[in-house]
Amino acid sequence: MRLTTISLLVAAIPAIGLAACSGDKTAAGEAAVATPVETLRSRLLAIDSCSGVMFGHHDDPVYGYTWTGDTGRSDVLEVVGDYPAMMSWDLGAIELGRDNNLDGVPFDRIRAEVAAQDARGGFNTFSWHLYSPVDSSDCWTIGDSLTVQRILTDSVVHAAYEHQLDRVADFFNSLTDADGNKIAVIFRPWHEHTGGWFWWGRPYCTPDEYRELWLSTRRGLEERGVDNLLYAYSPDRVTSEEDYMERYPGDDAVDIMGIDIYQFDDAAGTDTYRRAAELGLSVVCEAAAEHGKIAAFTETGLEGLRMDDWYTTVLLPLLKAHPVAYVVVWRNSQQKPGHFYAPYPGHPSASDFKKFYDDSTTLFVNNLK
Ligand code: BMA
Repeated sequence: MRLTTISLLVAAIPAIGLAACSGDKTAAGEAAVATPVETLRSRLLAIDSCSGVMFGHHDDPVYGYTWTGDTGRSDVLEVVGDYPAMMSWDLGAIELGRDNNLDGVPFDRIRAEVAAQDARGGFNTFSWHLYSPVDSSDCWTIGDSLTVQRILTDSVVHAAYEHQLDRVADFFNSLTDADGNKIAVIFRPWHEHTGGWFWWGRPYCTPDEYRELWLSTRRGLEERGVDNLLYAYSPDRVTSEEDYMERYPGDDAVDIMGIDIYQFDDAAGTDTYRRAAELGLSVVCEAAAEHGKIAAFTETGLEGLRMDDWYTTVLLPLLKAHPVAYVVVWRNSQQKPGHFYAPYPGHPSASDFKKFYDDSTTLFVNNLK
């Protein structure tokens, strides 16, 4: 039913929009000759130009509110009968040579799930909560407020960072499908840099240092043969387009313009969140149109979902007003009680999430087939 609705909705827009909105992968036309990353870009651009928004969930198929490590499960799947269109992952701890990421997810499992999602016709995006190349402290510990500067100028720290990039590059280069072709994914490094909670945040480096950090990361990965990434820029909440662009690394270094904005304070925080998201998403959509980029709501959510109708009364209207290519909500953690963002079977907002799923605006993986 929804596919028909989506097809009708996009019937009036150019053929490429019709292709992605109706989920016809082959109708991306040039897919037969394009590289994986070019195909990824054209599919995302097509979705961005239609009124549908793909739903994404962090760590969706590897653990849920009451389970961990099972295969073939997903809280989202168990509530609506469909997987998210976008799977979100984190690389944190790969730079230390560990087998599991900072939240305990084995990288081998992530690799397999990326391939499974790709085979379904879905998408994958990666953030990187990396440990410091100065002293291996985690990204929230601001032990050294000059870490970014040291990565750029101190030869010992720079070498340590280069070693971190080796491991990241090995991982991205290892993402292949059943035919051995590389799988293209989104990489969203150095996120939420307008805040002060990560050591790469605004208080701890200049705009030029931030840009140079970004450029050297992209250059470093490319030098290591990583050619399967689209790079997403994702500040936390901003006050204006100028603010959003303050540390923008440049059109040659960014493919997706996104923003991370969460709702805090349960229902009492709704108005504040709506205002911040209205502003942030307007800025993102305008900037993406000006710069010819894909627009995305790279992270959002209400921790603990203590509003039974948050998805249809708060998030959905924002997505209808600002139809970005995709929206990602964060993980359903068991390690941190109450730290979940998608409903699970039996949660009071499960029926509301089903309505969100049934709405013609939202795209899940079956809509991409
Ligand atoms: C944060 C929290 C952390 C987690 C990190 C990376 O927002 O969920 O517990 O380690 O993301 O996934």
